[in-house]
Amino acid sequence: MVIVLQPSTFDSNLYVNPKCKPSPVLIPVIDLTESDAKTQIVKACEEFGFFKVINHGVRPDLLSQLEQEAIKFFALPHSLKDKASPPDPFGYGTKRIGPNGDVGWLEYILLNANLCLGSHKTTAVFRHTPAIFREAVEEYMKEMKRMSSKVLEMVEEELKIEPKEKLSHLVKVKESDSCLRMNHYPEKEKTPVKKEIGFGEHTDPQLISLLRSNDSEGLQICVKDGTWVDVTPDHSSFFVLVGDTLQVMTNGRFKSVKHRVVTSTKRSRISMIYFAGPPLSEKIAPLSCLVPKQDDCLYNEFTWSQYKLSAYKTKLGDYRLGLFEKR
Ligand code: GA4
Repeated sequence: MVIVLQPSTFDSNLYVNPKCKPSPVLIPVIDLTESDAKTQIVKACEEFGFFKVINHGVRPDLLSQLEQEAIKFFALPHSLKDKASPPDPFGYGTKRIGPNGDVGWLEYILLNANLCLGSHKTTAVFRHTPAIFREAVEEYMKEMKRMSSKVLEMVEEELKIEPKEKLSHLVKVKESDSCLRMNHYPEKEKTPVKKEIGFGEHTDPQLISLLRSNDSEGLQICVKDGTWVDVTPDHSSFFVLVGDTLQVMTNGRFKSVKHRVVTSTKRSRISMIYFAGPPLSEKIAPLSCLVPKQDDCLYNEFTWSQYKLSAYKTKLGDYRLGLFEKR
């Protein structure tokens, strides 16, 4: 099943491209090697909960290799891919997203960042693919761990967060509950191509997400005034998204960004998103160094495991933080 969007729900006049003028929304592009990167990151997290990263240090050949291997996986016959299905939550999935009736125009693989902790479905993903696929996934996950810690370290420095590494250690430790999603939005056969929902609007529950895609468009983010804007794809860069957990820890100073994917191109879209999450037992609450007065805390404390459990009871587009807000 697919959901057809009415043209009025799309605002295709707003095209996000920092190099293309006039452009009403400028997505920050942050060079991680620049000295003021940390200041720019914090500004972007406050304004959009979203930014693009260049000079990230991930080998371009690792990116293309992983993409090629993912394409080969998705090209396998359904009879083989189905051995890793349905995702529980890890494994191979098609159209269904999560356990509560959401659907999208895609197929995907969801993997635990600690591959050895994945379910037997994870093993099934790699059963009919060359060893090089699993090796590329492992190396990519290490790189994503490094990049997510680096971005959070920069946030810590800029916001003078105490105790040191309060945020970054959450995604660095081996108990971190992070995962990797590889999405394949198949190309459209019919012309004219209709805009359909590839992946419905939602925010990510974790701390931050790192997204990379091929050069097919489709990603949109929702900006402060509620407008949806297209994000110009860039296969060599990463997009960073603030998740619900970072919104809570910054007491709402950073907002988790609502995003979605619409499929409108003839070309298939491949995207990879690393969701950097804290350990399951970690207590999540606004950081006291950012909220000196307890009365100003907007959220009640919860563990990441509690938040995940409650997220899996929601529909994709639900506002999940509502349950944990102080009234
Ligand atoms: C959204 C972000 C990640 O893709 C994800 C998704 C997860 C899933 O696909 O299993 C969820 C969704 C996501 C949030 C609400 C629940 C759980 C589908 C869904 C309806 C892997 C995640 O961590 O949360």
